[in-house]
Amino acid sequence: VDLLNDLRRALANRELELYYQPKVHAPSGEITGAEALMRWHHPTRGMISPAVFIPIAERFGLINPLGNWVIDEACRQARAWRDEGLRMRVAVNLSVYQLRQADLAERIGEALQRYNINPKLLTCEITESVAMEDAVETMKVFDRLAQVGVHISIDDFGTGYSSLSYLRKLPAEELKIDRSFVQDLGINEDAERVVDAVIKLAQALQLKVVAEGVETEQQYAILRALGCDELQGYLFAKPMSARTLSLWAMNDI
Ligand code: G
Ligand code: G
Ligand code: MN
Ligand code: NA
Repeated sequence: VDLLNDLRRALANRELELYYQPKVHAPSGEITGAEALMRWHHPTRGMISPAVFIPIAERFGLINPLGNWVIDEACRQARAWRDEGLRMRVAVNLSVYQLRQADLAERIGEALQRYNINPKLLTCEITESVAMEDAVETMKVFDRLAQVGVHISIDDFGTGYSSLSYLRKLPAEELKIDRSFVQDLGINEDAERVVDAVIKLAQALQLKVVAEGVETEQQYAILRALGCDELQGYLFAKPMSARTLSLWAMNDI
């Protein structure tokens, strides 16, 4: 495909950018951090969604170079924000192929050192389905990441098949409730009971719980009442460029 050849050149041509979507503290609405989300500015086709190009990158062996760039760029940006006086955590998404990269934890540690970032300020988001796959190997990778000191977030929670005994042993700090559950809040009573149960589970496991895809005031009110710690979604902000986020966050304070 054309897109594949274009993607091969995208990094060198500086066509990739990280957008950032704020995470906010549920009780106060204050920004606590941001999730980095890749954007591809294609020279002729315009903006291409990662939902389109990440599967291509994964299939054709390009995800590791892209993922390594994301790690470096997110750390560089975290440094820049700290230098501006913005205290924020930064989260990156890791693909299953990155977890299989033998030197992943080392690379992340090097990027943190390069920009002199406290490892606790970087969160690695790993989807529940990936985290539960190949439990023995995955646990080793999580342990290595934990040794580096980064935080681990179980992303899209509720869409995979978690073993609770395994989840309990994973060295994770955060659980993100999948947006499909959030969407049904206020519409479907089951959704509220499920989200309530997930929040209680997270609390029992001493995990911070984040809801993603919050779009309405009603969803916000329900999530706050249920004790969700942090929220992310279009109600607060869409993913935006790093510069726009600085302005947004400064205004917020
Ligand atoms: O923001 P958005 O609609 O564009 O993201 C679409 C999907 O692409 C989401 O599932 C998101 O997790 C994924 N994604 C975005 N950026 C990255 C990235 O840097 N690495 C990986 N592995 N996935 C990403
Ligand atoms: O899969 P992951 O959760 O990493 O990716 C986040 C995805 O969700 C991105 O595609 C991002 O653009 C999208 N997103 C973020 N907030 C909202 C929201 O409030 N509503 C919807 N529909 N999508 C959202
Ligand atoms: Mn994510
Ligand atoms: Na998610």
